Amino acid sequence: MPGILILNGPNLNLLGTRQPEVYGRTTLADVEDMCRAHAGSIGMTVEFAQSNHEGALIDAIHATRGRLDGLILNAGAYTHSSIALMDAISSAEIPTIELHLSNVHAREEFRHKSYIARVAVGVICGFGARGYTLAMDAMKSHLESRG
Ligand code: CA2
Repeated sequence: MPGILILNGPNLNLLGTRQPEVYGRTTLADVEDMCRAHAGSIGMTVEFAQSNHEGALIDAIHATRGRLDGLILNAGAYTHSSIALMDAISSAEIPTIELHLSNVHAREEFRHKSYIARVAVGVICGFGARGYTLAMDAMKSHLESRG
């Protein structure tokens, strides 16, 4: 059974508690419950991690190498700034889907740039919390197509 990590970056621990008009009312714990249930129904195992610290996110990405089959990453604002996270994904050689709750392309110009997208299999954004289960389906299909 394929195993994946769902990794959330800075400020996403606040999900559901602030700016509901942008990020919705679903909490990160709700997201994890949804993803755990979904993993059971599509035959995957799922781990979760969240950090507000770039180095801790890098360590979590490194720790997937050779151990897990895929990474779903909402790197938050580090998406738009972190060459270090991009390099960590390359060095871990793990298929990665970049995820955002909001449609970053409909927002400020500085959110249109992504370092993660350069090393990702694909990007899902704009579907709110549902994006996490959509990303799991996309990862499953990607891993199956690779054989
Ligand atoms: O839309 C997304 O998922 C983002 O990754 C969220 C980041 C933002 O910097 C990216 O451009 C797009 C911000 C995360 C902030 O999370 C909060 C959640 C609830 C309340 C306050 C902040």
